[in-house]
Amino acid sequence: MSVADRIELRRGDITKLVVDAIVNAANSSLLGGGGVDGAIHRAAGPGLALECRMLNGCKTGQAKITGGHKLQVKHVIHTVGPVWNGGNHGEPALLAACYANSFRLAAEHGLRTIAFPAISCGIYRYPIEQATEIAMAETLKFLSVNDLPEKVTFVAFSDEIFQAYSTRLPA
Ligand code: AR6
Repeated sequence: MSVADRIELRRGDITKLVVDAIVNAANSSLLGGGGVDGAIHRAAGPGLALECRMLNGCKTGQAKITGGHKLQVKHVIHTVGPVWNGGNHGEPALLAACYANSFRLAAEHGLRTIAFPAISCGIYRYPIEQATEIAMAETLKFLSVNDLPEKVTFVAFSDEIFQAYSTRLPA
């Protein structure tokens, strides 16, 4: 299968997906928050926060894995995107690291399907065009040299994000 056939774009709520793992746009405490983080914790139930509490947080750009609890996924991969602060504070490299480290964890755990929200594009205010460019570039880079994950889903929660990804999907 070509790399292009391994990438899909969907509109909707990531907590409803049935995949091996969904990625959470968390904060460094890993103790929950608003946005997609809040939605994932609500849908997963309190067991997820209990498990996260054992992880001692997560640095920006890094990723940690838990079970899926009440979600219809085997795992949640928690990554911490950078807060947008003008773009000259290492934001692009940190956002790229979120994707690379999430993919690495997924492959190490033998996961075949993974879904990402638009990390940092909400409360952390990363410009959508730049963030989706990085997300797609890191995805193409990883998939071109790794068999796992077999399939990557970008989940767009808004039309603006959907549009930004759709112009970047490989032909
Ligand atoms: N499914 C898919 N995408 C969603 C969902 C959902 N259910 N809900 C929101 N989004 P954000 P960040 C989109 O703010 O910018 C939390 O408090 C949303 O529209 O969730 O990385 C954490 O604890 C946006 O496009 O994450 C951190 O403190 C994208 O997900 C902080 O927010 C990311 O928006 C992280 O901020």
